[in-house]
Amino acid sequence: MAEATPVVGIIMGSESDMPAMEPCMAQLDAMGVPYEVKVASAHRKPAVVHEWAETAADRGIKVIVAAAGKAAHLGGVVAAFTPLPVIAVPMKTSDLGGLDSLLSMVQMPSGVPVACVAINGAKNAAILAVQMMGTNDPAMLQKVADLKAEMAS
Ligand code: RP5
Repeated sequence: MAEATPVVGIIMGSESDMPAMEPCMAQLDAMGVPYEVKVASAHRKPAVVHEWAETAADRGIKVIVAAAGKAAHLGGVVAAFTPLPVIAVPMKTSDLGGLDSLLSMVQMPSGVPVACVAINGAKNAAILAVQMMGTNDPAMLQKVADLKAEMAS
């Protein structure tokens, strides 16, 4: 059977972000939402990030989740190259506890919004991505309704 086309594009700045981002993948798995994962830094691999972001919509991606730490410009750079909504996940850091990542991600200039969840808020990024898709996809909205019902039981 063919794999479902990914609708969430997850990008992170480093392999070192992977453990903190596992809850995002786990939540999407639990909700039955297909996703793709890319590791590329806005600073170390700018051309790769550019190409990935610019082609995301054509690949069928609906929402992007971008995780990075320290001077965390990845979400903003991705948002510069795609019309898709971008959810940033600030990574907890050893020096400044992730406040550095958080402030880098939320202080976007006017005209280029990036949504931002809590420091290491990978699970919420997944849920928010499904909620965004749910605004014009009843099946996606039902997944969130099911999750809420499960939490309340
Ligand atoms: C950022 O710098 C990454 O997103 C990561 O959170 C942080 C440290 O990266 P490594 O030095 O561990 O590759 O680009």
